[in-house]
Amino acid sequence: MFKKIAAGFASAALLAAAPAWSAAPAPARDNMSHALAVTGMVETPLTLKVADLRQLPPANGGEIAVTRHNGEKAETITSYRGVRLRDILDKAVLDAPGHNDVKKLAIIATATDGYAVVFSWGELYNAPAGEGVIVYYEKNGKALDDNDGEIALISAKDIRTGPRHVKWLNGIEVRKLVE
Ligand SMILES: Nc1nc2c(c(=O)[nH]1)N[C@H]1C(S)=C(S)[C@@H](COP(=O)(O)O)O[C@H]1N2
Ligand SMILES: [Mo]
Repeated sequence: MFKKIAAGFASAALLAAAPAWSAAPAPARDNMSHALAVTGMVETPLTLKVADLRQLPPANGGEIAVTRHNGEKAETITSYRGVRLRDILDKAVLDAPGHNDVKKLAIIATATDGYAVVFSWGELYNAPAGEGVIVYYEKNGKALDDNDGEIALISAKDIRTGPRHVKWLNGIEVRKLVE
């Protein structure tokens, strides 16, 4: 008799406690990027917020499958609004006065969580890949959220698009790799 009551009490206590646990907030993913800094070998360093990106020549597009390096599907972007990385660099103006200087430039895209990927001048300005390197601020008709926002980058023409999909993009650094 006493055991039954005790057991009933214990399970009631568990039931009462359950909603409190499920109501606990998920761990915060505070990686949001609120601005993009363009730095390094440029004549005019820039800090661009989404409102500033909207003023640049638009590069809006359709479906991009995001695939991990092993070919697994991460997500499908059905539409995006953004700007070509090339147009952002042209606004900042590459600091490359010598005839052969641009050819020595690397362009590094960084994120708030420390993720970073590398492009070259040749790739962005003189290869088909450059057309598809997009800094974007809207996906599937909406502003980017905690999962990748407010600003992200993708290299849409890559074979596997996951590795150079930079979520929470906050930096573009231009570096001269060779003297
Ligand atoms: N900022 C940031 N972007 C990132 C990553 C990361 O760790 N940090 N991981 C990359 C990798 S390895 C892949 S495959 C894609 C898709 O990862 P997801 O499955 O986490 O969306 O996001 C990429 N973008
Ligand atoms: Mo990946």
